[in-house]
Amino acid sequence: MALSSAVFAAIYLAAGVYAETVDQGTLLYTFSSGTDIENAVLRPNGQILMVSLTENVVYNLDPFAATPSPVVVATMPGVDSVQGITSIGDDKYAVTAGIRGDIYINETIFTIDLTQASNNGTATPETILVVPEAENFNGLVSLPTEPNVLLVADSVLGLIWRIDLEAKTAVEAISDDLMALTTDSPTGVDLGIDGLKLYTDKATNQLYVYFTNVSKLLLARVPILNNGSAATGPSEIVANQTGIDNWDDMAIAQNSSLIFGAMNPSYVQMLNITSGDAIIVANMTTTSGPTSVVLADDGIHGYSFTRDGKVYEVTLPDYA
Ligand SMILES: *[C@@H]1O[C@H](CO)[C@@H](O)[C@H](O)[C@H]1NC(C)=O
Ligand SMILES: *[C@@H]1O[C@H](CO)[C@@H](O)[C@H](O)[C@H]1NC(C)=O
Ligand SMILES: *[C@@H]1O[C@H](CO)[C@@H](O)[C@H](O)[C@H]1NC(C)=O
Ligand SMILES: *[C@@H]1O[C@H](CO)[C@@H](O)[C@H](O)[C@H]1NC(C)=O
Ligand SMILES: *[C@@H]1O[C@H](CO)[C@@H](O)[C@H](O)[C@H]1NC(C)=O
Ligand SMILES: *[C@@H]1O[C@H](CO)[C@@H](O)[C@H](O)[C@H]1NC(C)=O
Ligand SMILES: *[C@@H]1O[C@H](CO)[C@@H](O)[C@H](O)[C@H]1NC(C)=O
Ligand SMILES: CC(=O)N[C@H]1CO[C@H](CO)[C@@H](O)[C@@H]1O
Repeated sequence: MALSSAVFAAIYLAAGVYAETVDQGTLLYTFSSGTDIENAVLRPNGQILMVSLTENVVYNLDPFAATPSPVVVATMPGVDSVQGITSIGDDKYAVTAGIRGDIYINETIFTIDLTQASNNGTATPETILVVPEAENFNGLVSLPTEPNVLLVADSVLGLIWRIDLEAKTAVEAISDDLMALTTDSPTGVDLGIDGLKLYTDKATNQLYVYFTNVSKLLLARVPILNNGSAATGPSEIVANQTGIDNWDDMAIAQNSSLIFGAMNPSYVQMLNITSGDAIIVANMTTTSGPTSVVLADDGIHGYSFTRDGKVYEVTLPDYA
């Protein structure tokens, strides 16, 4: 092929044509057991922590090992499903988990501190609080200026919880029609707000929550206070999907203002926040559904996780 990638991108944008050259990802690991990997986070040492909707554990995976193989590093008591994990400090994490169902019960926030792991590498989770009113914890972030404050999407209630790990409180902080689920979605999935990540517009210093809505097939954003306690304006749609393809969760590269979305049925879509352009940058043809993307922080690689238990390394456009 003599065409440059820029020409391919232009063809794709003009005609919706799939560029055969997009990365197909390198399969690092496949779970054999129907494990549904929902969310993941990068550790300071470059390894990955992953959580599964089908188990009550946190797995560690070393992507640089000759044969990467997951190891359980924490087991959450009283739950059967782990929905989210995010960094809250140096190798410390908040984890959301509950008892799985169309409506989850006993939605719980735990913390784990891997600097305090025992000799066998496992850490004992600390239970912070149970939120009986929560119905489906999903996307999870901690605030840049207050890492002990979490924002958690609730896909059934269609809102964002603000959870203070020190005060041990949970408050319904932000809600909007774009977060609500619709029960007549072409996707057939009754989930509203799903993935959620933060982005600061450097020009205005405004903090935004970017979020996906599965049933409404959209990516949207809402400006919020730095302490996460309220929106400062209405939500707006950033991108609509067509057909039944839809975003699950995403990674945002703050430096380059690029979003890398885990997109059903099989690909990673890059959205340029500055231009609004969206292109497909990886297509993992052997999966039945990406759920999340984590950046390797080397400016070029990422990892994509799937609901059929696969972990891929993908090569992305320069996001440094
Ligand atoms: C991804 O690859 C599959 C299998 O080759 C193909 O059918 C599909 O159209 C591709 N998806 C996109 C969005 O290009
Ligand atoms: C939910 O948590 C409550 C309080 O800890 C407990 O009594 C109950 O058994 C839990 N429900 C399930 C289904 O485990
Ligand atoms: C790891 O060590 C902890 C603390 O000593 C212990 O409670 C746990 O059972 C051990 N786990 C395994 C898998 O050996
Ligand atoms: C968040 O900041 C706003 C504006 O400064 C303030 O009014 C509000 O009380 C703060 N919320 C919390 C929970 O501290
Ligand atoms: C998304 O679709 C809605 C209609 O449902 C439309 O009002 C809006 O302009 C679209 N936004 C973008 C960014 O395409
Ligand atoms: C994103 O869009 C901006 C503005 O059009 C452009 O300068 C930049 O190069 C784009 N980034 C990428 C990775 O395409
Ligand atoms: C973002 O930019 C900072 C400052 O230039 C740099 O230290 C950091 O490595 C960059 N992040 C990534 C993911 O490349
Ligand atoms: C804003 C909004 O809800 N836009 C569309 C999202 O998708 C649903 C289902 O296709 C449409 O009904 C909405 O108009």
